[in-house]
Amino acid sequence: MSFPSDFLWGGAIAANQSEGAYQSDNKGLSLVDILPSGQHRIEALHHPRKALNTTYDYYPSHEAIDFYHHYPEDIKLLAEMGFKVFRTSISWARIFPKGDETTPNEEGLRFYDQLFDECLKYNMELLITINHFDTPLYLVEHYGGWRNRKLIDFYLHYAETILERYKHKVKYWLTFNEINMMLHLPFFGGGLILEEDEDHNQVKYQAAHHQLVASSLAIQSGRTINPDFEFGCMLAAGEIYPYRPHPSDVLKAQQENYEQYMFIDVQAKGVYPWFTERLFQDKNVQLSMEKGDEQILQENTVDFISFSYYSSRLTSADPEILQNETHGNAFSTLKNPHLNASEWGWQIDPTGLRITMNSLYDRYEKPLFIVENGLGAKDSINENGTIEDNERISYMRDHLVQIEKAINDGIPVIGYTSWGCIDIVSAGTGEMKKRYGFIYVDRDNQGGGSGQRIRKKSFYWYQEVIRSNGEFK
Ligand code: BGP
Repeated sequence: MSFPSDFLWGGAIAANQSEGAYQSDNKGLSLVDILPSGQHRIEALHHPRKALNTTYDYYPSHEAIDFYHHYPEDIKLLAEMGFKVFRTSISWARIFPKGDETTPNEEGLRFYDQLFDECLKYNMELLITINHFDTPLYLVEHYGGWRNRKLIDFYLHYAETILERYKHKVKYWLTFNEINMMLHLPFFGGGLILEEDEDHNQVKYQAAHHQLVASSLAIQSGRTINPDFEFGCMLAAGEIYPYRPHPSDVLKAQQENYEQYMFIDVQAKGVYPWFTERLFQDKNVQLSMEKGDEQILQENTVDFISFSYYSSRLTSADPEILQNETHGNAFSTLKNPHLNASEWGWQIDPTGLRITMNSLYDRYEKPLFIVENGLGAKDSINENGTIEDNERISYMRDHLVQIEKAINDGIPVIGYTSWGCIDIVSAGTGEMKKRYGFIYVDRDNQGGGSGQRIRKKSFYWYQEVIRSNGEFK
């Protein structure tokens, strides 16, 4: 046995990291549009109030790779690799520029019609994220983001609009990108600006509850719009290991794993898991639910479990050991002495992908869809004009080997969409220099570069992988 014959090979991007054209055709601003790039980025994500009141250089994110105008050429290249599926997101602020309007922006809707038609021309399935870190800025400034229950109605109206519009074009839908990001980067995840004098856990979990209800309502509507739709949840995954075999570390790792699954438990099983009451007590959270919420969650669970996987993590119950945690990105972790790391310190652990898949399948028994995975690296063009991204190839090869093993173990896997299949702006740094693509885009952080697309070595490698349905790796 190997990869199933209908395995969906492909790649993924997100609207806000690729499209550019950040104000074209009536698009409103989204929260990402006010974030700087480079060293101030993570700081701004943690202190969004400051970002709102500061003017930065917005290169390269406002222009990104100008996918908005280059998509025919880009999709053609993805088709040349043999893509069976393409994942991107719809920009909420292109459809509803402020977020709370009743009438959608026809020009925004038309753009996605054209983009999707282009993909369908090459027989690519579409996997669409309804909301990928880009809540309209107006909803952040005037409603407080997802802390406000009204966001459920705005999101639902947006979701119903696109589900209806693209019902004959899109089959696979993800309601929220990395829904657990609400706990780690709440501005990204939920447009939350947390005040110093408020209880952060209370606001974050309440906002997450609103997203969970919104997700279920969108699924409920979607199933009446087209019963063939397939809906997935989306988790920023990565098994958390104990630093030592000490039982206290093992227990801590287990509890942290459970906590990261909490939202997926709700989306896949329809109920808050057994440990939630105690967790909320410990964190002093009082979730406010409306009548009917529990039933909505219960009745509208997802069809498949999708997730991003870049790395495993490491934790300890010993505060002294924990002092050595790194906090560079969304997740903190201890350094695993058995693993190498990328230039950005993301630890590389292909076996961890298989472990994560085992955990997810064991917990939910629903098909898995790996919708993000890849190596962010600085690529350079050689004198002869080629890009030899050998590290990317071995990163992906090693991860595909583990996916194949998981499939052979008996886990149903729908597909694999590698992250940033064409170079895009990095979410964490807002820069172009952290690249994931099979296709190089000649753009730098200062807005320079021709925008030219160049096939990297990995392009030809992935083309062979797809052509042989994963035999060649
Ligand atoms: C995930 C996001 C993506 C993405 C990726 C890589 O968390 O869903 O939007 O960009 O991580 O992160 P980065 O771009 O920071 O390397």
